[in-house]
Parts: sequence; C-alpha cells; structure tokens
Amino acid sequence: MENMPKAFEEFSDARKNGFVKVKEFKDKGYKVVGTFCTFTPWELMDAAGAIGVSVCGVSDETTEDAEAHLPKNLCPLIKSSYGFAITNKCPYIYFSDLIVGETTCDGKKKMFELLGRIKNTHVMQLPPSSIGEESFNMWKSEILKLKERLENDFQVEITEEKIKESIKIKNEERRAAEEFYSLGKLCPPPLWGYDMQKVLEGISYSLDRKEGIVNLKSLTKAIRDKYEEGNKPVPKSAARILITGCPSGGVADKVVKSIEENGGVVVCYENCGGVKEKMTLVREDINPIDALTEKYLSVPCSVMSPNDGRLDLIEKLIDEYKIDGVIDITLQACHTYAIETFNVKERTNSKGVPYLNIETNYSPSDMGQLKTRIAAFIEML
Ligand code: BJ8
Repeated sequence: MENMPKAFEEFSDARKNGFVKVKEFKDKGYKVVGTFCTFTPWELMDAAGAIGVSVCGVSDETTEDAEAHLPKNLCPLIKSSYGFAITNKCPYIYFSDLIVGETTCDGKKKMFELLGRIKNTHVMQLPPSSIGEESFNMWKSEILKLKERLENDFQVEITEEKIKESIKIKNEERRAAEEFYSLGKLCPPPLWGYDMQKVLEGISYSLDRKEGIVNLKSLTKAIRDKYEEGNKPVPKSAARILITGCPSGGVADKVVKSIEENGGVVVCYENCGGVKEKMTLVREDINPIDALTEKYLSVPCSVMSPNDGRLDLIEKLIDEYKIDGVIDITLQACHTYAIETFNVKERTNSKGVPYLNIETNYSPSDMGQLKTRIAAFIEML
C-alpha cells in the first residue's frame, strides 16, 4: 500500500466513505436499493434512477446477533449480512428503500424470508440451471418482475432507452475494471493482491458510477506509469496465486494476507468481486431485457447445476495470469462450493498446477492453522 498512487485511497476507503455519500443521496431524494449477490441486474436500478449498494457482510461483528435467529452452522456471509440488518449497523441496509435478493443457495433464500419481516424485500427466483429455454424464460420473467417492482415502489417508468443507457455505462465500468485487474498479468505484478481486492471491492461503493469509472481508469494508469518508471513492489520470485471459490471479502485478512506474507502474491480473483461477473459484458445489440437475462444467467456460480463455466474460466485464467497455484476458498457450510472443490482440484491439477482448498469462517480462531497450511503450500510451489 505504501507505494500505491494517491487515488488508491479513494477505492480502498470507498465502503467507509460511502456511508456518508449514501445519506447525502437519500437527503437529495434518491431511492436506495440494497443488494446481496452478483446475479442482481444493477442496470435496472440505475435505469430506475436509484442508487444500488452492496450490503455489509464481511465481518463477524454481528454474527452473535444473527445467531439469535439463524443456526450457528450457517455460512458466515449470510449470518454477517443478516446480523448487520437486524442490528441496523449497516448504513447501506438502513438507508435501503428496497432490498433485492435471489434464491441462490438454501441458506440465503431462507434468510431472505426472515429479512422480509423487517425490510422491504424483493426476492428473485433464480432457476437452478443456466441452460435451456425454460431457464431463460424463467429468469427473464423474474427480471421483468423486478422492473415492475422498482417502477411501482419508486413511482418511475423504466423505459427501454433508460435500460440501454444503463447497460452502456455499466459495461464501461466492467471494461475499466478489467483494465485494472488485468494489471495482475504483468510479471511481477505492479500491486499486491490485498490492495487489488480493496480496489475491486471499492468499485461497487463508488455511488456515482460515471465518476467511479474516471477514477478507476486514472488509478490503473497511475499504477502502470509508476511500474514503468521502475516501481516494482512485488518481488519476481513471489508465487502467483489465483483465488477462487466463495466471496473472499470477509476472509481477506486471514487468507490473502497470509499468502502475501509467506512468499506468494494474489494476481487474480476468479470469485465474485473479481473476474466472475466483470468479464462478460451485456450485449448492446439486442433487446435490453433479453440481454440482461442472458448476461446474469451466465454468472458461473456454484449454485447453478451444472457449472462448467467456472472450470473453463479457471483454466483460462491459469494460462492468462501464469498461475503457480490455485487457492479455493470455501466458507463454512457452503455446500455448493464445497462440493465443487472436487472438480476444481481435478481441473487445476490437469493443468499441472497445485491446488489448495481452505474451509474457513469469519472468526480469527483458525488464523494460525491457516497460516501454516498456506505457507507450506507456497513453499512447495
Ligand atoms: S453469484 S458466489 S454472490 S451466490 S451465501 S453460496 S458463500 S453458502 S455468496 Fe454468492 Fe451470488 Fe454465487 Fe456470487 Fe455459499 Fe454462503 Fe450461499 Fe454464498
């Protein structure tokens, strides 16, 4: 972080700074929509003139509160976000006029039933497979239902033109994000993976999307310029790691820091928050509702069956980022990602690349054990 350009702070502090900004938007009369997942079609919220925000769910601060209603043996991400909601500790949920959730995994969809008792919640029914006409039609009708809900709740009309415009801007944001995370392809990379994650996280908290795109582009340029001037913070010898699996925001301090303090560097995040969503643009040459349906149905998440897209993506990223080792993060009690570890290990090893699975939660109790396992894995690379 010491060697990062000044603009870095804007992104690394974006979540915190967003607390104030979201209130300012509320005071100006904007509607706020809280989201949980990569399947949410953000373009619709943009087209409704609302501010989309990702709700808090990356610390164990509210886990105990959540466990008053939810089972202990549940994914930490679900407990954390629910805990932040019931304690009103997440300003993004607090200021949300509507929460949008999806029936992704069992834990999340049942949690949304409870959340619906305290917040205005809209749940999109996600088909269990991304393949076939039935799945497409089902997801399209859910996208149309969300559009209707936003129009009714916020008393606005979401025209085709507005959706097309939002698609364009969101695609531009994805392109800018790709330019940024592709910096990880450089050998050695011009930044640490911990810092990269902070910026990637910060993108969804840049509440003014157009301004966020400009800032992100200039940050990428500044990092590249410094690198070309000889500023190389990461040693050439660092083992290049690809992170895959569950969202890693809540375990970055445990996992990513351990990797980078033990001779490795995270050069790519395949998971949500990283490449998974951003790599596929929304088509601009077809009906915008069809384009959104196609795009969001193609997110290669483990809740989909089958989910071969994730394996193909990992294989591609291993080549593009010259990966030395893959670390697959499974959050405790996440069955879909846990079961996929078998296929991911098999595919990774078939490329001659070592694989490590880590099962963890948000508590610091396994920190020592994780460090030892990660250090041993990196030493072997
Ligand atoms: S698109 S990865 S954000 S569902 S909550 S499935 S970790 S048990 S977060 Fe996810 Fe959307 Fe997929 Fe991405 Fe497992 Fe926990 Fe469920 Fe989770």
